[in-house]
Amino acid sequence: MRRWKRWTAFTMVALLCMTMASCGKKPTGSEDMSEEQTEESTEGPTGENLIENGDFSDGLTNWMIYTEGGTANQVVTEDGEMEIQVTDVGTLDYAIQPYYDGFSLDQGCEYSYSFDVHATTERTMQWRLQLNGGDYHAYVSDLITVNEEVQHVTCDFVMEEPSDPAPRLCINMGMAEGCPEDLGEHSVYFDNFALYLTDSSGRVDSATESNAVSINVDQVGYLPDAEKIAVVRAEAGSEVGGAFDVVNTETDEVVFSGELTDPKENTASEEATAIADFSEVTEAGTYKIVTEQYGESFAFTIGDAVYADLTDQAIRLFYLQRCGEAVEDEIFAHDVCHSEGAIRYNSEQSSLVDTTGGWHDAGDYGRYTVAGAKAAADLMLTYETYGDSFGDDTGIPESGNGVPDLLDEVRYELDWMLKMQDPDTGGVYHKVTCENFPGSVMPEEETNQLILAPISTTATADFAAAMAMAARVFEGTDAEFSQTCLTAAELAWTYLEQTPNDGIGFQNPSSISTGAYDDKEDMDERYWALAELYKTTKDAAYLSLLKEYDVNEIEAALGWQTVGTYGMYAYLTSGDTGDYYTAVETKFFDAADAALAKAEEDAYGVALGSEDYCWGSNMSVANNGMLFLMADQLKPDEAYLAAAEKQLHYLLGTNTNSYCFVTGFGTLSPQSVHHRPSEAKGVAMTGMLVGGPDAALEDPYAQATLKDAPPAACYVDNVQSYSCNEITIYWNSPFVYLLTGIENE
Ligand code: 9MR
Ligand code: ZN
Repeated sequence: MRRWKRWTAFTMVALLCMTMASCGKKPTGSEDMSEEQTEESTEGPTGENLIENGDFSDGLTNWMIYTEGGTANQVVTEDGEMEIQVTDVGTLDYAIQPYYDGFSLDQGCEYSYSFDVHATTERTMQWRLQLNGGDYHAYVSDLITVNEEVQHVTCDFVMEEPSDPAPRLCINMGMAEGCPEDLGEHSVYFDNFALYLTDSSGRVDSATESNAVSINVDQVGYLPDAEKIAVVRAEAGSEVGGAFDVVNTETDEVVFSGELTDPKENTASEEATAIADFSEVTEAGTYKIVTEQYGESFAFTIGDAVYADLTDQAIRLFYLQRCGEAVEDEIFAHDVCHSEGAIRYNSEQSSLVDTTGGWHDAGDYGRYTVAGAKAAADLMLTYETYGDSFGDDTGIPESGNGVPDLLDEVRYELDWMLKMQDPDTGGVYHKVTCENFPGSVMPEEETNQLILAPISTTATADFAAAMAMAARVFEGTDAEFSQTCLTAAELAWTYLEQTPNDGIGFQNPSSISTGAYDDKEDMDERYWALAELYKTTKDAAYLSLLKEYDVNEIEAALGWQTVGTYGMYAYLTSGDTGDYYTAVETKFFDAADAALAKAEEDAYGVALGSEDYCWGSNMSVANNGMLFLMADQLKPDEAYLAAAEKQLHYLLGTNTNSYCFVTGFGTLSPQSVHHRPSEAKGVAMTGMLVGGPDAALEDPYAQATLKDAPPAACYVDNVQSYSCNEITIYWNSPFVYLLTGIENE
């Protein structure tokens, strides 16, 4: 902070704008400003400044900068001002955007916003208090002209839109309207950001009421012979008990009555719980659980086909995520996208690379090899294990071609992955994306240059594993393609043999801000590649390389970052026997049994401890379901099957959030999903598993709304919460495996 200047700006210009929109409508330039103010009249409002460290007395704490095509440095000067040293304004108005998150704006309240600014050059820029997600529209903003004189910008406004617990304060310092084309290097200085709540008498109580209920069930339903458990909860420390009824919602008839059992304090959700076991109800129908003390559950169905539509939609998601071809759908149809050639990052080779095809990764349109390999592998494993249940008539372009549609869908990804391999070295590019994430647009509207990020050993090893798997899976339907996949896998392995782990792994080049899928450890990926290569080829050379690894050093998981369990499963199903088999088997079942113990410990039956609610925790749940089914494949055991089912029930509503985490299914399901096509169309695409609770609160919205929530309850259905409410292909893929497994077992 430049204390001596606090309320004595050389020129004080006040913008008095009493509605949100009007600040933004003010013409540029001080000559148009409504009123000159004197020092006396700018007594700051009292109360708490909602902008912490708005005077930079604590350096750049809370202050960040976003760049997209522009170049700038953000520093605090000796005078205590934030200096933005601009070297290139770029082409977009937000090409350079210093910002601050961590305040809220409440509907109906009046605020006074102000800051001081001066610059070494006269230029325009736009300050904004905006929605931090979706279309990023401004609640209040203005285009201002700055120059060497210190200007005190103020704006009084009323928040007229619904309350926003996590807006963003930012300044668009890129090529703003009115900026001269030849704006050279310059600096802009900011100080004394202040936001005061000046009148709360008009506050509109828009606190979102919770839709959660106290009796949670699988909102999609149960197979007739399945174990059926509802979880009843109350405040921590209370005793949960009493009677419950199962009521047929069509006839209102009580079909079953029971007593709540197993009262306990549930750690991860920090609540008291008990169990309503209604497994005895097997007759097809729609029901709800009713109690006197805890209200009612959402409705659910019992029947043979309860998961059929869900499975179809969860698989169709992959079709709707297709990149590079026109997709047909009543709502989410899109044109050919991302079909221009990609440049290679930092490469002397200037020719463009064809990278068309594959699935968009997630809510963004990037295509990432490690993520794609996991998703493709899950679907191929689903096919290898439960292949008979897949038809050729699901309405994708390849339907009717004599090949099960699930394989056609995987092939769409594999064809793209093959393009990601450098034919000369066998190394595989880590990803192909633009420099930054786009706005809430349909995919064909993201038209910036595609860039192939550097080759990585994790991408190359995951690629080798998935291609070796594909060589096996496609052998029966397309021998030539199978051979192509095997050749690609072996070439990738050659690259890996010549490229030891560098201990750093892939890191985003500084100009690229899309997903990193960073991973320093590639031993588990190499292990998986070798296991699949051996399982497919039965080549003793791969087996002996595999056996050089002490399996106890391989981390077990079915994630995108840790893939050891895929390798163990491939090896355990390869036909080899002996001591090494025993060691791998022990390691595999240790992991499965550790997960089983967690599932048995948790009231909701989910195999997560308090420490496991991380970004994409729903993937961990689906992965654990898959792990239990794999364990049952290797050593049939009812306990694994029951635990697998519980993972599914958790995802479909038996959880502390009362959410069925799949869009379009159940009574309470995510609506405001961080998924660009859904945002662009204003409706959530159906059949997507969202990320779920993330106790690390990894986005500003989650930080603003979930700071006191127990780990399992760190979930919010809001488009701004990308760490809770995004979707990905590799979250849907283990979910497809789990669903298919439950339907088939
Ligand atoms: O799923 C990924 C999660 O495990 C990481 O913690 C997170 C941050 O690195 O990234 C997630 O992956 C995102 C990817 O980087 C870009 N596309 C969207 C993915 C889901 O949020
Ligand atoms: Zn695309």
